[in-house]
Amino acid sequence: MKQELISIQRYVGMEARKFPQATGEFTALMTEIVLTAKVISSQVNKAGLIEILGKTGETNIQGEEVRKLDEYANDLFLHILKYSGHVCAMASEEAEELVQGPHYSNSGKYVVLLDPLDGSSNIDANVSIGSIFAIYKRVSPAGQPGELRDFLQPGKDMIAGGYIIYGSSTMMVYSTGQGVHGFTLDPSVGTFLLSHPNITLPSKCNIYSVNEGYFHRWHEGVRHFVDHCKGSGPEPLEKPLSARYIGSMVADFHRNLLYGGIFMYPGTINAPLGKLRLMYEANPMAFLLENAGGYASNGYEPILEVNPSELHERTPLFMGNRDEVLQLEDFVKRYNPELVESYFANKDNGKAIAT
Ligand code: P6P
Repeated sequence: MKQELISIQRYVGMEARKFPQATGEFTALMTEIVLTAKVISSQVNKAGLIEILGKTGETNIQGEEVRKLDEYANDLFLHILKYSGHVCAMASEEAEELVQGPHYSNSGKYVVLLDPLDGSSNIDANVSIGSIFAIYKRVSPAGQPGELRDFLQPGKDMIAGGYIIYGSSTMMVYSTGQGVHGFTLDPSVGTFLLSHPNITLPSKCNIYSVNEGYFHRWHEGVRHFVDHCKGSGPEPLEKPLSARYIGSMVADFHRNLLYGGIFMYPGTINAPLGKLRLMYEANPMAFLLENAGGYASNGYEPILEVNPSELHERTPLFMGNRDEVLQLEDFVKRYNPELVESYFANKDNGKAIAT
């Protein structure tokens, strides 16, 4: 028989058995996320065929146009998790406030943060998109609704992080801190099967991913680093990297995780904190990367060390091969020392001015 067929449910259970104190609640929660992923995958794959494309005419709290698949994915995740009994509250890019469950969910041990369908502006162009999740243990007393403090935890305290990528195949990639593992959905049997055990970032950085349309809005250190990646500017790389940027973070991340690369979404002069969200975009990806041998930074310090101040706060994001991300931090230090100084001077009040 060829490689043993291990379903994601079995794998999560195998991992849990390494912890005698495990109650099975986390395994049950992951099973709910897997179910949601399967349903969304079936809808995304049909999106071109059924009236689910197009816009709802509404905008989300980010002021972005909500597309029907966005709304569908958000509603499904929240509905399934809300009634699972394991989650005392949820947060979503599509919801301004925390989402509470029914009374019995107050006993839930976990909170979940979601970007239900990231990259949705690419849906109509059939570009790969993804769902991102982060799971934390609640810090508020059990038996009452989840609170904001359950969510505003640094990424380093995450229990599990992962994403589902809806592409040429649907894959789920997650980590609980015991390595990064990838599972591919076999639609014929409706099961995610272990296809990429113990994913580690290739030692060589081959790719740089950034939207260079913003080049002239970046601070000097970032501009010189991106030029460096292209083999130009004051400190040109001898062998330039390949440029790859889809504009769908989960897809860009997944490719760079498998091939080696650095993904960047810097702040700009008029948007110093950039576009991406700390809690449910940067942190889960940073958690995965650090478990795969990579590193994620906001240009000044590890993303996972940042103490969040708001649920939907944005952050500049540089993530991928450790040496290249550390080099970016060095460029910022040398070309924009004033930014580094103001960041750490303001760090405690959470009002840092970022690259
Ligand atoms: P830009 C998609 O809208 C998204 O949130 C990420 O998935 C992606 O990396 C980024 O925005 C693309 O933004 O400004 O380059 O179009």
